[in-house]
This record gives sequence, C-alpha cells and structure tokens, in this order.
Amino acid sequence: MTADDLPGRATLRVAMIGHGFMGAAHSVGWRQAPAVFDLPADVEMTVVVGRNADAVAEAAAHWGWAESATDWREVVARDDIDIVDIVTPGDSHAEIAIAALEAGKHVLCEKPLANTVAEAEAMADAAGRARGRGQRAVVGFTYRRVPAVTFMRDLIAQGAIGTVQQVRAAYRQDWLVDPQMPLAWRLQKERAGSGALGDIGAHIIDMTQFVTGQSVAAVSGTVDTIVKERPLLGSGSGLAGTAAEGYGEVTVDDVAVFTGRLESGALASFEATRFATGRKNGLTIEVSGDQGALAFELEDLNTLQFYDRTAPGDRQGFTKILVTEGAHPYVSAWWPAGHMLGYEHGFVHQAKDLVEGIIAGTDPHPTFADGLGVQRVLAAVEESSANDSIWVRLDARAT
Ligand code: SOE
Repeated sequence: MTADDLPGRATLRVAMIGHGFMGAAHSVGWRQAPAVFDLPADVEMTVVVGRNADAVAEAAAHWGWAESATDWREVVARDDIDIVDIVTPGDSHAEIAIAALEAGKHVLCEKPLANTVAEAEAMADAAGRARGRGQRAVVGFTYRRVPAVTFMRDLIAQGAIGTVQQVRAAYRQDWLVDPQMPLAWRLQKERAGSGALGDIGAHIIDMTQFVTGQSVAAVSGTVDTIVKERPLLGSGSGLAGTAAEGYGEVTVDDVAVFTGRLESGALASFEATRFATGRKNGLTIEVSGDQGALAFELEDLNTLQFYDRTAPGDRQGFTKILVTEGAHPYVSAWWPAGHMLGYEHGFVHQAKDLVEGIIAGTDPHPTFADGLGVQRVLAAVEESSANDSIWVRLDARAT
C-alpha cells in the first residue's frame, strides 16, 4: 500500500546533505525507522547531496537514496523536499540549516550545532522563526536516544537517586595517538570549530544536561594539543584519502579536561580526549545522588548500573539492569525482550522522533536552542583555558 492509498497520510521526503560516516549512520536511521516503528507518515529517502558527482551517486546507490545531486542550494529550494538532514563538517552547518529553514523545511543537523556561538545563535533564531510556521529543528545528539540513556534520564527525573550531587563524564577515543594520522578536517579549526572538545566533549555536555535536567552554569578547564603537526591529507575525505607531501599545523585541541558547575551547584567533571590509548569509543557517565547512583558506558550500551542507597545495608551494591525489556524506552518495537541493540539504533530512534514530532506539531529534543546551549559551554571552556583555567559563568557571557 502506498501513501496515496491512505487518506490524509503524509509522505515526508528527506534530502541529506553530506555522505561520510555520519551520512551512513543517518541513512540507516531513515531506512530502518519506517520499517521498525509504526510511524504516522511515510518517509522517502529522496536525494543525497555531495560535492563529487561520482562519489555521491555511489553513496545514493549504496544506502538507498532515490537520487543524488551536487548542489545543496538547488536541493534545499526544491518543493518536493520536506526534511533537510545536514551531515557535513561544522563549517557549513549554519549556512545550510538557515537556508533550509527559510525555505520552509524541517531540519536535522549533526552535532555540534555549529563552529561558533554566533553561528549557533543565528541558527537558533532561524529555528525560532520557523517554529512559528510549524517547522521543527533538531540537533543530532544521538546518544540521548540510546534506550539506557533515555531510561537513565527517566529514573533521575522520577527521583530514583534522590538529589544529584555529582557527575563524572568522559568520552575517550585513541585514534590520534599515531602521529602519522593525517590532518583530516576534524583537526582543522576552520572546518571543525574545535577538536575533541566539540566533537566528543559536546556529547557528554549534552548528555549531562539531558540526564540531570540541569544546565551547566559555569566551567573551568584546559584544552591541549599533543601532536602539533601532522601529514597533510591529499585528495579524499575523512581519514581515508591519498597522502600528500609535507606537514600541516593541527589547529584544534586533542584533549579537553574541564569542571562544570550545574544549576543546582553540583559539580561535574568532564574529559574529552582522542589520546586515551586503548579506548576506542569509551563514553562513560556516572551520576551520584543522595539516595543512589546511575552509571552508563557506551561500550556496554544495553546496560545501566543502578545503586540504591535505600536498600538494606547488607544488600547494597551496583545492580546491572539489562535495558532490553519492552517497558524500556524504544525497545518494544525491536526484538523480543533480552535482545540487544547497538550504535545505529540511536539514529533510527532519532528519525522516528523527528517524524513523530513533525506530524504531532511538537518539538523533538534537543532543539537548536539546546544546541546553542552546548555551543556556549564549548566556547566557555575555550575561554577558560585561554585564561589560566579561570571559572567562566555561562549567564555572564554576552554570546
Ligand atoms: C568521531 O570522533 C565520532 O565519529 C564523533 O564525531 C561522533 O559524534 C561519535 O558518535 C563517534 O565518534
């Protein structure tokens, strides 16, 4: 049965701009969401856009997009596009997102929202205006949609650990330990905005704010670049590509270590690094409350550790909850209880939540305003680092 057979049922036609690693993950999301969830609209993977005609045509065929194109401006202006999904490097997020919002499209934009606070503000303003016209704008902080992370948020909101007193969050990767790893776009400030701080630190800032329901109100931190020059990357993108002659300067941080104070006054420690030898995608977050604690590890993403301080003393200890029951967020649409999910499922849940928000006329989280909030924290960490790690209050900042 097609959408046309169902009176009143909409078809949402998606254009994805970019087709690297995140493009692959988002393609899986758009493909799987209508197959797994009972969505209130049909989804059509209409067109994928890239600069190289051959490469984008290959990506379209591989991931199941109906068409490919090389000019995002033309695509964003098309009448037959409803959702623009932006998976390009950060230096083009603002221009594409604002153009898409002004053209009447709903927008999904990869994290971090932008490369600067000024860009993020312009994007949040454009999203605010578009919201009045019924458009939705969401940021791709996909880890919020790992069932165990959503469940952690729910448990904290229900008071399962009492008052939050401390947070420990870290995102540790090691793909830059090799000094011969080339100077990819993620290592260039003008393309990526910042390094480990914005790429993976943004995730743990967002996750902390999401699970605790509190904003980061002040930060003090230090960022550092361990390998200052790297081999230039020739043609190609990402980490693949041909070698070129010579070395270029790394203009972003490799490591960011910072302390945050939440609205309530609770302390939070953060570490974002691409130099954690042996750690591949090691995101951990532990929230300690006066009645208990919750801990999540991305490398064991189907579980949540729960400590209940109100249990009898001789039975206390961290309990491993398998977040694979039908009662857990998102899980019932997948497999019978006890069957695990992985990295890609967050992208499926993200597509589902956006489609549902568009049809219901409600804002899926995180909004562009939330993305702007994270951007301000990133900028505050850099400001702190540049000033001997002074405390920078978020509400005291002009931008
Ligand atoms: C690279 O460090 C990266 O791909 C991030 O950009 C993603 O947001 C994260 O999901 C995995 O690591």
